[in-house]
Parts: sequence; structure tokens; C-alpha cells
Amino acid sequence: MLTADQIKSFEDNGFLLVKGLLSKEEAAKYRKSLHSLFDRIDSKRVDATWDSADEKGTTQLQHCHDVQFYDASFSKLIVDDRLTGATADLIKSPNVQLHHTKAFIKPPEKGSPFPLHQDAPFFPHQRESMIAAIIHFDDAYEKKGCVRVMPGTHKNGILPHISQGNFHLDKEKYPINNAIPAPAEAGDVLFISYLVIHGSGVNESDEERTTLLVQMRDPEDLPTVETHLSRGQGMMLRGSNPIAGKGKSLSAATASSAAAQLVGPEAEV
Ligand SMILES: O=C(O)CCC(=O)C(=O)O
Repeated sequence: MLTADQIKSFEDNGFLLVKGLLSKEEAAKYRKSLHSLFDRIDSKRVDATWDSADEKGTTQLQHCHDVQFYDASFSKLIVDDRLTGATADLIKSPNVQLHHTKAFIKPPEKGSPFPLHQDAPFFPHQRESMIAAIIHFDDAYEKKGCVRVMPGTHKNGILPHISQGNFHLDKEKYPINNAIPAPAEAGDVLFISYLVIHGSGVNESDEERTTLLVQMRDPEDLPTVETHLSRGQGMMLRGSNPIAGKGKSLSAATASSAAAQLVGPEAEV
């Protein structure tokens, strides 16, 4: 699926932008489905701005977890060979398991930022297979609050984070401008290691920024803490789960979380 250079670039930098993984037409179709879903869901799901964002109260972030439970087009998208094939190459496993999905719309002129962080503190695992694929349904450039990354920082392990509703790095030491913008066009997919430092700025443009983040792992890479469970967790997106049915042999700390992986949609919390 991916070239050796792309895989090497991911290994070196902790992220990889795959251009045109979806066509512009596909991206436009998914964008329409997502906006129509956001119009249907209740407002409790709506503002997801992190408490740690300095702009909290003045900016907004619309989100929805588990979009595949609302619209079958997203169920198809998360098992799309182009997405799961690239993921398999990057995590070096033929088996790709879903951790969770979340869609974001960053509204125009006031779309909330994400302070710099690693994803690992939210759901630590035994190994480092966990990656996010951020699928862009419209263009995301710097002024639109595109994702920003600090290349190579996935090599430093899990760093101390401040817990403030979510986890973020000390903003004095890690201002958002320390990270380089990763601008993307509709149809591009940004893959990021769960260890790479990333975040994003405010959407100051006059257009919405629309993305779907799909967090995935090797099914044999088990969580070390039972946390961040979700309805779709454990679904196999590609290949099969070699440890399915072997949950009982796992340590007590991971057993129930592994059960959630094995059971999948029944594991809602
Ligand atoms: O979509 C973005 O701007 C960043 C999202 C992110 O960093 C996260 O959800 O962990």
C-alpha cells in the first residue's frame, strides 16, 4: 500500500500525510453526510473545547464519537482497504483493530484549538502500535486550524502531562507554535503515532474544518489501564484478532479491558 519511503518517514517523524487517499468527490460526499449528522444530533454532544484551551468560552468545537453507529457510510469508510492497508503498513501488523472514532467540525472564525499533547496518556498501551488517522473532508490549512505536529517526538516515550479535563503538555514549555503545521486537502489522511506531540490552532478562516479521526491499534497491543472505552472498541477493521477468546489469560488489570476489545459494540460505557 504505502511506499518504503512513506513508512520510513513515519518511523522517523511519527506522522505521515498521505495525499489523496480519498478522492475529492468522496471527501465531499462524506463531508455532506457528517454535516447532516451533526445537524441531527443533540446539543449535548456539541461543544467539546478542552478546558485547557486559553480560548475556552470564546471558541467552539463540534464533535461526535462513534459516527459509524449513526451513518453506515462511516462504517464502510473505517474498513476501507485504503485506510486499513496504510494503517497495517504503519503499525506493521496485518491485523487492525478499532479503538474509537471521533468527528470534529471546527466552526469558522472561532473553531477551538487543541493544546499540544500526546494521545498516549489518554489510553496507554503495552506497545506503541496505536495510531490516529485524521481524514480530511475539506481543506485544512494553517489559518483554518490544521493539525500541527512536532516531528520525531514519538521517540521520547510518554511525557508528563497536566490533567485538566483532558491531558495536555505544559503550555509554557510547549507553545502551539513549537509544532509545525501539517496542512491537508480534502481527501488527505494524516497518520500520527499516539506518542507524537500534536495539537492544532484556532480556525480563524471563514470556512468550517471537517475531519474524522479513527484511532486504531494492533489487537495484540493491550491497554495497560482500563480507560477510554467506547462502543465500537475492539471491532476488527482488517485481518483478524489472534488473541480473541484468550482474554482469561490476561492480567486482572487488562482482562476486562481486553474483554471490551473482544466484545466490541456491547462494551459501551
Ligand atoms: O483535530 C485536531 O485539530 C486535533 C485533534 C487531536 O489532537 C485529538 O483529538 O487528540
